[in-house]
Amino acid sequence: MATETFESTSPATGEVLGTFPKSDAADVERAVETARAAFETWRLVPAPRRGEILYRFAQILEREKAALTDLMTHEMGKVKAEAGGDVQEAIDMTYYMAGEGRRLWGQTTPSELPDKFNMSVRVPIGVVGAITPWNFPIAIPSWKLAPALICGNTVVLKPAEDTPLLADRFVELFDEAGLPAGVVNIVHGYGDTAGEALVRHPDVPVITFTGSRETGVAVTKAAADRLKHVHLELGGKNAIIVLDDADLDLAVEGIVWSAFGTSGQRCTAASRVIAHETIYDALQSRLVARAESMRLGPGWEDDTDVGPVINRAAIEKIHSYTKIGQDEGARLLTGGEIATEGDLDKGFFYRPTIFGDVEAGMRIAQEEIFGPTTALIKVGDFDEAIRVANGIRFGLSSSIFTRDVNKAFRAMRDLQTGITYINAGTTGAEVHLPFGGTKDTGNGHREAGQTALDVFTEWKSIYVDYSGRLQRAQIDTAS
Ligand code: UN1
Repeated sequence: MATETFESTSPATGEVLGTFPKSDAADVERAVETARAAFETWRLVPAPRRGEILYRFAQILEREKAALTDLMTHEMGKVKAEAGGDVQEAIDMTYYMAGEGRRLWGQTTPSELPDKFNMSVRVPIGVVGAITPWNFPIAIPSWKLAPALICGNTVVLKPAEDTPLLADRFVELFDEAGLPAGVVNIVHGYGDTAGEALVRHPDVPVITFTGSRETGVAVTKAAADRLKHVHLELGGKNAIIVLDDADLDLAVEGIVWSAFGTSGQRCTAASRVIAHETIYDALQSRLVARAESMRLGPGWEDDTDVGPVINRAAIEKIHSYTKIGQDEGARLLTGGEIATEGDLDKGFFYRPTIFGDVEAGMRIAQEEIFGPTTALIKVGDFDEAIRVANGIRFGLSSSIFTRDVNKAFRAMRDLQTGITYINAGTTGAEVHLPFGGTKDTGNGHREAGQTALDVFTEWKSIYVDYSGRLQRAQIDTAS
């Protein structure tokens, strides 16, 4: 049993919210053993019955929405409306996956031989190791657990060390929904202990991880010896393109929401704005005015626009990029500092930050900052905009503001991202569509939507011969 502990503190005030075990390899061992034993019965529960438990869980989440939302504003820091959206995303995902209990479709297809029946079915894989981030502390665990469970797997969840209390509350609610004991298990603590033990455990054949690119590479390497299934959802450096015919008011709304919502701490945040030269100045001045009017404060206060960032390391990293941008020759238009007025000095508040005159190759235009910082890049035409948008190692989300339907369709075809928005910002994914990205954003998988089922099942092809004689495929076919 872990003897060491760590504290969860509010990023807005430093208040201690709880103490949690730093789970070690022995704790992970116990959790995996429990999940492995539970798998033998859970996989045999009919999927529609599993779905009924998920329906009840979704109803309980609805009942608990206000409490979880309030807790999230304290433990993670995002503002109330967004915290409510986070919980709602989990409710939506759970209902959606509950419905899968009566689908989980496979295929039937004719046999090449007479009196023979062919079909393929999805089968659960076993114990899923789910490693989740702090930025969507309820939504992302639900994206992983709801599909894993409906498919018949059991789970060991290792939530981020910044949001353990929310993860505990989330997991506790499964009991009330009637989920059998041992189907969902939780371990706490850090990546190099609990996380690594989970990723390396021989009885955990599936790892689903959302987090940084660097950790994603480490997870892949650690899982390689056992040829595990690894699902990764990693970084982004998402761009909004604003063309000369765009509705500028709408574009400003979309950019502000995507760049500064969740204090820029979304994988889908708009950290680049690629603007046509004819509207660049107008867009820049409106964005700066909007950024300067935003009120920083604790997420639970009604008039807060921008909450804190998650912790000290995050604010230091974000601030270091302000220095990097200035050293590279970009123009700091607004922000670029830690806010300390009033009670803000008790937490980690960073002013909405906009750089102008950014060159596409600068580090502030290439590297994920994960904070309320965005970079304005001027371009001469549509083709250059697409080139700049794609000139990046990541490929999660992208957006274009234009009224030209031809350009919109070309952008839909040519933007190299897993998600593209037309006349909306880069955030706002809905649970029933695939979520994930190209290039270094992942390894080709998608979560959410029907595609999530592929992460948590194996396909089995079944041939039923009712001819009563030996029929040899590829050999007896021609006769
Ligand atoms: C994330 O930042 O990892 O589309 C998830 C969005 C949210 C999910 C973001 N629905 O921004």
